[in-house]
Amino acid sequence: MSHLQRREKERLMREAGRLPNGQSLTEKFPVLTYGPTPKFNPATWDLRVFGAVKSERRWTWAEFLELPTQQMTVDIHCVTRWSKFDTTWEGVMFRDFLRELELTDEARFVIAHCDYGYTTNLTLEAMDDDDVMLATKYEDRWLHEPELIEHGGPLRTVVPKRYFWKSAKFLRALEFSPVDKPGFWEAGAYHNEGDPFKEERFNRRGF
Ligand SMILES: Nc1nc2c(c(=O)[nH]1)N[C@H]1C(S)=C(S)[C@@H](COP(=O)(O)O)O[C@H]1N2
Ligand SMILES: [Mo]
Repeated sequence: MSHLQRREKERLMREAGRLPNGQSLTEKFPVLTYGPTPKFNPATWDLRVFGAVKSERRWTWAEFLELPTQQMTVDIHCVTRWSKFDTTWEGVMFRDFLRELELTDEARFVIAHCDYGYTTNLTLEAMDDDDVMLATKYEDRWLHEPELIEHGGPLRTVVPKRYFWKSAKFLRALEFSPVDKPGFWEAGAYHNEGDPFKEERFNRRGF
């Protein structure tokens, strides 16, 4: 795509309400990870759910693959100012996953815990949306394949209505919490909500 073609597509996407202010279009798929990429071992990998649930749960990789999956095509927006349109993901819709659980009345926030300690927080309301996914595949290929693993294999959240730092790669646990727990970036300079269409990039400490 030439420079002019990109400018034209950006203009059209902005008019269509799909390109937030301060973003430009990328056709690449940049990798942004703080720290190393964990090794995936299907024999020892698990996903845990803990906190404000009636009983804590654990899925092995084989058990997780039994859950019903869907595909979705969404736009993603990184706070470092790139947006990528029409990315296709496959996995378990978070809403379907919630049906596997019994939350207590206190559950208000969802904290995603990843390998090597990365965390990110959202309200249960933001997570309980029809486009939030626990994704195992990108463009029909497993995220744990060597070419894709840096993008979060074997499992990541995809939260299209938030900046992409809220989409937790190498996901290993979901904590349901009565109180908010600012994550890795949110505890620093990044905004707690991170809505790209409101340009919620930084918090007060970040100015
Ligand atoms: N576990 C983990 N998840 C993470 C990150 C990280 O460093 N570790 N970086 C976040 C940031 S800042 C972005 S922009 C996206 C990048 O996803 P990508 O590498 O697939 O583009 O992942 C998010 N999820
Ligand atoms: Mo990011």
